[in-house]
This record gives sequence, structure tokens and C-alpha cells, in this order.
Amino acid sequence: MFGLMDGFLKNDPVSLQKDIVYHVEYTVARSRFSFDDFEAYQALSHSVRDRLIERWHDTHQYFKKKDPKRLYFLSLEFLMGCSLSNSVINLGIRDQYVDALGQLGFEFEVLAEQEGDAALGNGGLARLSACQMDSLATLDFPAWGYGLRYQYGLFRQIIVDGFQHEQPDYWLNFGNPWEIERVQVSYAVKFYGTVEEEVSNGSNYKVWIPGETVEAVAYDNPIPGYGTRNAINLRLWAAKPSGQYDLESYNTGDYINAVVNRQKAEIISNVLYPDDRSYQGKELRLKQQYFFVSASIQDIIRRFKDVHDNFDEFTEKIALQINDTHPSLAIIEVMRVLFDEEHLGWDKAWDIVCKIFSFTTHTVQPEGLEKIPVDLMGSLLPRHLQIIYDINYKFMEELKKKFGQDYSRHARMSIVEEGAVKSIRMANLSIVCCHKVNGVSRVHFELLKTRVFKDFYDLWPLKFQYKTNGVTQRRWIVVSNPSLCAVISKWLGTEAWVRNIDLLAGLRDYASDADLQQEWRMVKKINKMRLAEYIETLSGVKVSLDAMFDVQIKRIHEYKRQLLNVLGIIHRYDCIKSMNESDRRKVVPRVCIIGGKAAPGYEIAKKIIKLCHAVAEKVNNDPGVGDLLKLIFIPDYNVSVAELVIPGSDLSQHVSTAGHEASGTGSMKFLMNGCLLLATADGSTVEIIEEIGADNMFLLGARVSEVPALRDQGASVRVPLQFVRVVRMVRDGYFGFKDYFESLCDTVENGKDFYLLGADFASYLEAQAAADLAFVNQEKWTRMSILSTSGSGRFSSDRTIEEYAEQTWGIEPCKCPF
Ligand code: 26Q
Repeated sequence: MFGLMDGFLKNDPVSLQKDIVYHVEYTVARSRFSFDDFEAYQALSHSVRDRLIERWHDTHQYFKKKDPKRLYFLSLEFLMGCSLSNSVINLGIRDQYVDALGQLGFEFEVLAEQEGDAALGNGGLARLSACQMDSLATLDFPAWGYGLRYQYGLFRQIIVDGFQHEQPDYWLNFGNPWEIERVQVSYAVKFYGTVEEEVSNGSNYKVWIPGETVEAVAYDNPIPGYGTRNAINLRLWAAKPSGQYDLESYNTGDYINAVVNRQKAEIISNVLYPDDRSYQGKELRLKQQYFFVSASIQDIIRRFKDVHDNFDEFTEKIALQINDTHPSLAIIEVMRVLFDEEHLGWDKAWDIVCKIFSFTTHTVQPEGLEKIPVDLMGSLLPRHLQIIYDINYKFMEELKKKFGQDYSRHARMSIVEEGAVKSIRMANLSIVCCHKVNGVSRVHFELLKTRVFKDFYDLWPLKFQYKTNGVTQRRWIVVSNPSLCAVISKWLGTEAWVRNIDLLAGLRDYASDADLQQEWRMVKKINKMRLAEYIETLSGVKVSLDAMFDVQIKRIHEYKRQLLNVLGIIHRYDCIKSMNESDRRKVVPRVCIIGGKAAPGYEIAKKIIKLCHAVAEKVNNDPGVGDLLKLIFIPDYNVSVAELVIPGSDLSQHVSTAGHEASGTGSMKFLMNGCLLLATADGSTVEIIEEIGADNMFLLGARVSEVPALRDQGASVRVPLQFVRVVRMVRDGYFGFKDYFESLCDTVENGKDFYLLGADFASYLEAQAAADLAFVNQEKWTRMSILSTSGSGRFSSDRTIEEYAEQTWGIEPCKCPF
């Protein structure tokens, strides 16, 4: 017996089967006697969705009743990947579904492969948002995510003759069972127009008379926690034409044009901008940012007003987190609403704003900081520009009081940058208005304090903190590596580590145990087999499972130094070619795997991709090399590809030039999966070293503190002969495309080697040699691998989120009773 309040849905295999068949017939509208794998996937997803909705309702009902302080997490990017496997695991009903499907003649895994990734983000920052949503739900925090529902996610990468081409990601073409369209939840978002003065109750107010209105419609994506009934919401906004849109044309009788013009509104949420940190100041991007911010703030204030008649408790009930500066217009929007619309007065509105907003920066390079031309801001958001000027005026007054006439300091810290193109510095704006500014690793924090935001740190040292990034073990071990998950749970005697990652440290005691080592190697072998099959299907290249799988997967960028990796591979190839038979027998076979997308306008990154292919072509087809060396470029790298590749890797590379990677989160996923790291002491790696010990990884390269001096040396920096030789091979056309690779070679020679590939090359080769040596001794390697997993606990996003909750947001768990 169950009461209605327990929910309607049962999770025994027979009920699940009935549900799936129901959805085949009535949701997918196929005959229950004939449906294919994709239709079965759709029906299965809808049955899982029903269960998600039930928990979602209960959670929100409960949050409403308790009215706790809520966190609103604003991000322009979320890289959610696939939802099916993650959902059934977090809901705790995977086994039941496997049974139910088995009886219907389907295999769960096969159906799961039908799903495509939700790729509404670029890379690290976006996947971090997704991991953090999982942790917020699992830890029962009353949180909401807000983002944009891009019609096209991150471009698909296809490779033609070794060159990257971009294609649109039509991810919604086959429907999306994981979202719930809320046509009734929509808000008008306004742009352009003018600002006028109005007198009301004897006071003067500014009134914004907008020129264009677009409607934002909500799409809700339930995010289930693991081992809890809580399911939180990720609300994504889509742009639709509003009743107000282009009324002018209707009035002038141009009906056809008016209807056509209406469709233009939808452009706003059409496409995700690829991460191109030098690409700034585009009107559509600013429109996207404000569209998303305005709808979210209206929604948040509406929810608050549902239960409060004034703003007295606003700061006790709401924390707003902005993910990098991309959503920072939210700050100005709240100020505008409280001041212009709610008439709270400047001081009160400002006080509220400064208490509710916190901001995390993911950037290291000052050039990467977002700037918006004043002209653009003034035309699209005229009232917002005025408010920014008013805030800046007051801020400058404060600076004068504190630092007197130190004009160069004022100029550096001003929210408005004077210059050829007068611009708004969104990071300065965010620092001035937020109560906390967080970095994403300790090294990053040090760089923020001493370089990027030094002036601000001197002014407000207590505002600055850091929360080292983390990733969720639910997706990065439980979903993607079920065999490892089973071994861990068996040896720890519990599954509790899935919610309490610190328990993983318990594996340390067994790191040398022969039985665990054997099981550990078996898991790796199973995952390598899966990966090898994938590689063969993709490229036709058969790889040896005895080889070390050496992986570098991440966005292609000069600072991440995929080129260092490729030059290292060329060196290895060159060595193998010149060896005699007896030396060749000592070579540790390698399968080098590289994957990642280059921003469409980033020419050098695209050349690196082409070089990977040119080298692969030569090496993989050289009969004299055989299994000793293979190079595979995995196209269209995304979350699902990572889930397949990471568990099957032995070694992974994180070799950014020290001082350039704010944190890096890929390394944490590899660590959890027992892959050894070959890395520079950059970003979060410095903290990883502290957790697992330098002996258990392969470290290389200059340290953050050494980089400036090396750069200053320019052409006189010491570069090993091997480096000169491998670059020469590329330059001379050994891999073809001589002219095309010339400019790529120019980036690392003749004193122009900004990312210090030459300076770090000898150290890189030494680290690679140490990895070879360790791999020969499988007991030693396996021990290092077990110690990597057991030392990965600190890098769970659960820990990051607990820290944010306590030190930044001031929120407490609100657990929906079962
Ligand atoms: C900027 C202007 C116009 C269009 C797009 C952008 C844009 C979009 C995305 C700029 C930057 C990004 C993404 C940045 C990012 O992913 N940063 C990474 O964040 C990770 C999570 O904190 C860190 O681990 C990485 O070190 C950092 O590079």
C-alpha cells in the first residue's frame, strides 16, 4: 500500500516495463509490437523523466514550505553530456531498468548509446558548472541553476584530410526528453531605447523606454541528487518573439515583413559562442548575456515576492553566484530593478547588491578579461550604462579618499577603460560589486593577488578567496567506469564513497596487495579494450593493449601545449627509427591519443590539429615502427568521448606552461580513474602533488616563479638539440605541408617561444622516460595507480561545493524527506 503523497510511480521491473511500453505507444507513438533502439531509448527516457519530475515536484514543494536561503547559480555555459545513465544511477534504479529492459529484449547500454550529448558549453568552465549542479543536488542544497537553451550547442568537429571543419550541433532535432517546456513561465526582456526622467511621489526617477522586446521562455531540466530524494532545477531560457516585437511593422500594414521579423527574436538563443578569449564586443553576445540575466532576475524576484511583501529579507534568502564575468550584467540588472522599479533608494539597493553577489573567475591572463565597448552598451542597454557610470563614480570617490591623487591606480582600477575603444571592464565591475571573488586553485589565487587583480587585492584583501575546483565522482567513476566502481566498493566494503569521497583514502592500505592489484589491472584492461575498439572503428588503426595509452584530451590551445606533446612524439619516432634490433626490444610501446577542438578562428590551434594528423599518417603507416608507436587523433571530443577515453588511459598529460592554467579539471577525472599524470606544476596540479606525492606522478617543466625570467631570456634561453631537430623536421616538410606548418614552427623558434616549449623540452623528455621506466614494472605502476585514485578525494566537486556553501553563499542543506 502506498499513500498518494509517496508518488505514483513504482520502480519494480514489471512497473518499469509497463511504463516503457506505455511511452512507446503514447509518447513516441509507435506500435508496441514494433519499435527500434532509438524509439526504445526515447520511451525509456520518458519513463525516467516521469520519475525525475516526481522528485523535482516534491523537492520544490519542500523548498517552498521551508523557504531556506537559496543559491542561484548563473552561467552562460553548462556541459551536461548525456543524462540517461547518470539519472538512473542517481535515482538508484539502474538495476531495475536493466532487468525490465532485458525482459523486453533490450540492453540498457545499447539504448544509452542512442543519446547525444547536451553540449551547451565550451570546456572546463562549462563542465565545472555541470559537476557543481550534481554536487548541489546530492548534498541537498536549495539551489537553482540558470542558463541559456542554445538551439545549437558547441560546434561539431569533423576532420577532412587532417583539417578541422566545424558543423552545427543540431542537438534538439530528435527531441529532448530531459527538459520540460514551461510555456507559462515567460518574461519580457527589453533592449535599446532611451532613458527619460519621471517624477513620482515628489522624487525624480529614471525610466527606461525600451525599443525592442523579446520573450524568454523557461525550459526546466531536473538534476537528481545521488542517494537523496532531492532533484534541483536547471532552468534554461529560449528566446521567442513577443507580442510587442516590431509592432511598428504591423501598424504600417506590412504584415508579411512583420511576421518574418518576429522570427529574428529567436536568434538570441540560437548559438553558443565558441570560447575565443580574444573575441569580444559582439552585439549578439551581449544580447545573449542580458537576455539570460534579465529573465533569470525577473524569475528570482518573482519567486521571492510570492512569499515576501518587501525586500527586508532579500539578502537572507538569496545568494547569486556568477560564473566568470559572462553573467555579470545581473548585478546591474538587480540594481536597476531595486532602484528604478522598486524605488528602494540607491543606498539600500546598493547594500543589497553587495551582499548577494559573489563571483568566480576562471581566467589567468589579463587579456582574457571581458570588455564591452561603451558605445555598444549604451545603445543596447542605455540605463545599465548610466548605472555603471554611477557605480564607478562612487568607486572613484572612494579610491581618492583612500589613495589620494594616485591617478594611474585610479585608471587601472576604473570600471571604465579609456582608450581607442572606451570599454566597460566586466571583471572590475564584478569585483567592485561582489562580496567575494573566488579563484579556482591556490596557484590561481596567488596569481590573482599578485598580478591579475593586485590593485583590488591591496584594497580589499578579505574579498579574495579560492575554492579549488573539483569534479563529481558520480559521473567520472560510477557512470563512466562501472568496473572500477565495483572493485572500489568491494575493497572498501561499502558504496558510501559515492557520497563521501574521503573514504577513497581507505584504498591506500591495499595499494600493494597482490589481489587488489590484479583486479585493478583487469579493470584497466577491460577499459582499454573498449577504447581500442572505439579507436579501430574510428580510424581503422589496431592498437596493442600492452602498449601504454598516453592521452591528452582538452581544448586545443597554445598554452596547453599539445604541440609539446606532438614534438615529443616526433622525437620518439625519430629515436625508434635509428635503433638497432636489441634496443627496439627495450622500447615501451605507446599509443598516443590526442583529442580536442580548436576555436574556429584560432589558426595556430588548427595547425596543431593538422600536424597531429600529418605525424600520425607517417608514424602509423611506417612498417618499421609497428606497435612501438601509434598516434591517434580522436575527432569531436566531448563529454561522452571523455567518459570512454579516461577509464582506458594509463597516462594523461596536463602540460600547460606554468602560470597559464587557472585550475584544470581533466586531471582530476584521470586521477579518480587511476591514470598517472605527466604534468607541469600549474593550476590544480600543485595541489594534486600534495595529495598523492610527487613520487606517484611524472612532473616536468619550469615552475610558475621561473617562467618570467625564462621569458625574459628570449632567444638566449637554453634549448636542447633534440628540440631544434624535431622542429626542423616539421619545417623541412618531413611530414608534408611544409608551407602550411611554417607559421606554426615560427611560434616556438627564434626567441618567439612564448609558451616555452623549447625551454621545457628536455624536462618533458625526462618525464616521459621516467613514465616508460615505471610502466615496465607493473607492480610499481599499479601501486601508483591505486594511490592516484585513493588520493583523489580532495578533488571531488562535493568538497568544492561544501566550501562555497559555507564560506561564500551561506546556505544550508534542505533535504526533502523520502
Ligand atoms: C568569451 C568571449 C566571447 C565568447 C566566449 C568567451 C568565453 C567562453 C568560455 C571565454 C572563456 C570561456 C571558458 C573558459 C574556461 O573554460 N576556463 C577554464 O575554467 C576551468 C574551470 O575553472 C579551469 O579549470 C581552466 O583552467 C580554465 O581555463
